[in-house]
Amino acid sequence: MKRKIVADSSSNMYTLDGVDYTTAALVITTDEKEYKDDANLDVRQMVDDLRAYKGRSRTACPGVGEWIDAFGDADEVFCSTITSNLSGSYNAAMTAKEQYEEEHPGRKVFVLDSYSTGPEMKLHIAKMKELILAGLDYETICGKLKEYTKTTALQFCLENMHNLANNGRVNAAVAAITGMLGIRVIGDATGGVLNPTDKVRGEKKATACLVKNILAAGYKGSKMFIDHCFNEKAALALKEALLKEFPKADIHIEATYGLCSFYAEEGGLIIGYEIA
Ligand code: X90
Repeated sequence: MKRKIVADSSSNMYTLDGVDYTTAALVITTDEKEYKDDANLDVRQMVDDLRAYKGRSRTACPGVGEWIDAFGDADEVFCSTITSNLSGSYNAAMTAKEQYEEEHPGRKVFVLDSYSTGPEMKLHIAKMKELILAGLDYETICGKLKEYTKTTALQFCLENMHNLANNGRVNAAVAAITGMLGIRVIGDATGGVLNPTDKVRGEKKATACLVKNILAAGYKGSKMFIDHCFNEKAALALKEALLKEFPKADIHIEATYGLCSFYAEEGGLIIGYEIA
């Protein structure tokens, strides 16, 4: 029996060892160019292009066909999508599931709405892998995944929210605060949307605020992914600060890929962590 994990590319992860894994690509477009969020994307180039570009830009989620292609010929598929409250990715995956299951009786697709993105999806995907490798049956895996999502959370810290505001994903007044001298907007993914909670000036205050929020949410040193958009310095500062609280904390610093780099923008941090 073939089992496969499929995520949309907002997972910031194009490959995964030890299990069959693939991504369904989101696409970023300007009036001049199209950037497909897959392993061929030069994220540095895209971010530089976008900084110089003055026109309109937007994103599109993978369509039903792309999800079905990604399922391949697997008997059981476990999907992770960006929050259904900000993207059509989840709905497309659900339609793909219906078609796939109808065309191939006996095959099953489970679609997990992350109500989040990037690094929090990485946690969900790591759990999928763990449960698959443990050899558990489909229903048990689905149940455990739904439980697991209650024990993960997200924080973001953004220096720029133009692309989020221009694409209607965040309140324009909140977005206008960024872009002012050194101001960062910090928040979480409550309700599966961007929920801004703090605005701070400078990296030191940003780090302190993130630590405060992450501890308040219940982080105790377990698994965390800090995905940054060309801001390893801030990611390291956050990791250092958290290691002072939890010397053995399991913290991984990685990069945002296409979709998350477009919306988090240069300097942005997205943090996914376990709270239990
Ligand atoms: O379908 C599409 O075109 C994709 C739209 C995605 C819109 C929002 C992406 C946000 C990515 C920003 C910081 C993390 C916030 C997480 C809130 C759930 C990154």
